[in-house]
Amino acid sequence: MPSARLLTYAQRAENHHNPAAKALLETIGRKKSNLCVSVDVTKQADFLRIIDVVGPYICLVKTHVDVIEDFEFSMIDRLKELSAKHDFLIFEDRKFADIGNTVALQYSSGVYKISSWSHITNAHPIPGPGIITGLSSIGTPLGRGLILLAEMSSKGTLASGAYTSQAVQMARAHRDFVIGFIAMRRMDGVGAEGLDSTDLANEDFLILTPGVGLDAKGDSMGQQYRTPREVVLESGCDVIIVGRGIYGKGNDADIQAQAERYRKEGWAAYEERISVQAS
Ligand code: S5P
Repeated sequence: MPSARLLTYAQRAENHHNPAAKALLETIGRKKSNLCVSVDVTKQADFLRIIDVVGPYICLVKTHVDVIEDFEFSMIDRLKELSAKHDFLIFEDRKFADIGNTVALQYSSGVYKISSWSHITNAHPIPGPGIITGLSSIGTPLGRGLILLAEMSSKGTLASGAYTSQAVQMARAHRDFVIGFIAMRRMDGVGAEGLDSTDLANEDFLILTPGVGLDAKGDSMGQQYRTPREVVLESGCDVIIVGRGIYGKGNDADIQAQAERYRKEGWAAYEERISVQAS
């Protein structure tokens, strides 16, 4: 099988067994959108309104449910309705980072019961493989997928070099549940020294990439932005994650226009990537 970078999203969907990864790739192909909008607002009403506006343009919505001040569980029912109405998946950006037993409780229980509604969640590899075992004990029976943070978009991140390689190695050992990475570039071949090349050829980790903006280079707290073209075409990433570049842009009409703008940019960069590879 050629590198995932050379394949269409639809072709890659056929090769995936994890239900969340398969559904995400199918959704991307169906909606012609590799855009994930991150809705980092603090009021339920704003959260749901923005998602309803951007819904037609996205494959995935990324949430930080713990920043909602007036949270009630009924908001999750509304979110699920919007997910069905607009055909997108849900990614709670929880960034788990504890021992397996603790993260299993944090994932399944408490106020948010994340595993009951979020198709995809993420974790820092810092605790070692036990974090995957813990989350998988909850998520695998529900058909969920896990993303490991192999790199970060922020200035001075410690997630680089050997740390990144070891994150990829941890993922390779749990390919049924770990479906990809938060990373700034493709992870093909990273940490793969001494591995069999036929096994690596079948590897297809999804690369979800934050730090995407068309109008700014960064913020005052270390965030760094690249364009969809840099991220998808030059670095070979699969999904662009955009927050303030979309929801921070004013009224609903502006937010809708920005969502369509990022969707188009992300999709054009993917189409160019595929055609460059094919020619
Ligand atoms: O390395 C990272 C990983 C993540 S998940 N850098 C990030 O910015 N994120 C998240 O992406 C971050 O928590 C925020 O929700 C989103 C980026 O938001 P923006 O407003 O800067 O686009």
